[in-house]
Amino acid sequence: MTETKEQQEKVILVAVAAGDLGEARSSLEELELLAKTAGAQTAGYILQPLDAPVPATYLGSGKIKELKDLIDLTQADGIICDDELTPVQIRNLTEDLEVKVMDRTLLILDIFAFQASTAEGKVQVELAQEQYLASHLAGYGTSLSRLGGGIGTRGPGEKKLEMDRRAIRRRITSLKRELAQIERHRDLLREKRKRSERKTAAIVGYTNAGKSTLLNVLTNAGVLQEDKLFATLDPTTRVLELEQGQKMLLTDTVGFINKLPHQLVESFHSTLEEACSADYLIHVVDASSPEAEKQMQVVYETLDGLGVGTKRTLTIFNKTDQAENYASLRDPRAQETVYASLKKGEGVEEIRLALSKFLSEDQIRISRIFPYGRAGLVNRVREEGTLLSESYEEDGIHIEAFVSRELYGRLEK
Ligand SMILES: Nc1nc2c(ncn2[C@@H]2O[C@H](COP(=O)(O)OP(=O)(O)OP(=O)(O)O)[C@@H](O)[C@H]2O)c(=O)[nH]1
Ligand SMILES: [Mg+2]
Repeated sequence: MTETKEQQEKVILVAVAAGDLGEARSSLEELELLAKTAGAQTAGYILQPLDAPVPATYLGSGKIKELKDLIDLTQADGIICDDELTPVQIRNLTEDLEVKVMDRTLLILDIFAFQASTAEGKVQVELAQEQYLASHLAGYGTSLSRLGGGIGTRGPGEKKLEMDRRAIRRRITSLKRELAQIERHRDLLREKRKRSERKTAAIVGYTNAGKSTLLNVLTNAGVLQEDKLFATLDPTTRVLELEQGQKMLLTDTVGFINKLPHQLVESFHSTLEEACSADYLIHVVDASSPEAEKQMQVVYETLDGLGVGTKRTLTIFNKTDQAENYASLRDPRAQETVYASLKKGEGVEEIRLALSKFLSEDQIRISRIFPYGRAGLVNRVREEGTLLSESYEEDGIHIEAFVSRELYGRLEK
């Protein structure tokens, strides 16, 4: 038997607006984009203004009737709620509606599962998925596995996710062990990088802002850049060569989103730590989004939650080619700001200048002759600084290099 192509799921998007109605609406729009990324088609929306979601059923009873009618009318296969549901809410809604009940967390996890490509990414995603299932099993029962494919049933590498509590727990233990091993390896790499005294910048930002595009424009990294949410999951580091031989390491990592599931933040902790250990932040903002301000706030809240301290920051307001009022956008946390269209290559020179400036504040250019008896010092410059040139002359080795302030201090002594 040949397998038939997985049918596109038809879903109704459901949200409770606890605060600002406009904000809830744009969150729902983002949910639609997420659903589309996961291969589902949106057949309708239900938005209910409430002080808080109803504990037992998420929506009020009147709205549930309305939702039922909409499901009948559109022949939808399921609903996706814009908040993480409790097991009780899932169970009650499934009983009432008799369709597949999903939430924002399940959906985002599903996208991550689909996009993960490296061993580390796959382990991280599966761990987050199993953690989510473990705490929501009472709600789903066997309904997810009974319903066959679609959102929530995909595992990395199409491995079927476990639906049995004991099996889930065993799997979580073994995934954690695997991840710890991978993390040790990553720590070693990072240590090595630190020792080389190369300054590093972490590219951070809301998903789809243009982070990978920036890395590609600056370093020809060839990273996948796509009009998709969470196109990048695995960090990529490349060397950026600036003027006068200055070098900096750039890391492109996973993007952030409003209501980023805590399960993902936990299992992606080591990936996200790249931002913690970097010397500088490059914050890419989609200036063409009407939600640009809110998205910046989400990024900083996520970084604060991760314990990323204040770092010198370059903020790039990107996609100015399709933005209207971008000139009024400001980032009070940034020391440098550039308005750019990375796709068109506009603003790239300013970005390079801003990064050079960061480096220059931390590095000093030296040009001096070291006596042959002091070869040890020359080695230090070679290992810890950026060597621009060296030549052997009568009275010693002539070195031109960039060195950190610390090293400069030691050389002076
Ligand atoms: N119009 C316009 N589109 C851009 C610009 N820069 C990037 N894009 C597009 O925006 C989309 C997302 O770009 P990416 O670089 O993949 O974004 P990202 O921040 O890495 O996204 P994730 O990895 O999914 O979090 C792609 O389709 C890019 O072509 C720009 O200056 N203008
Ligand atoms: Mg990317």
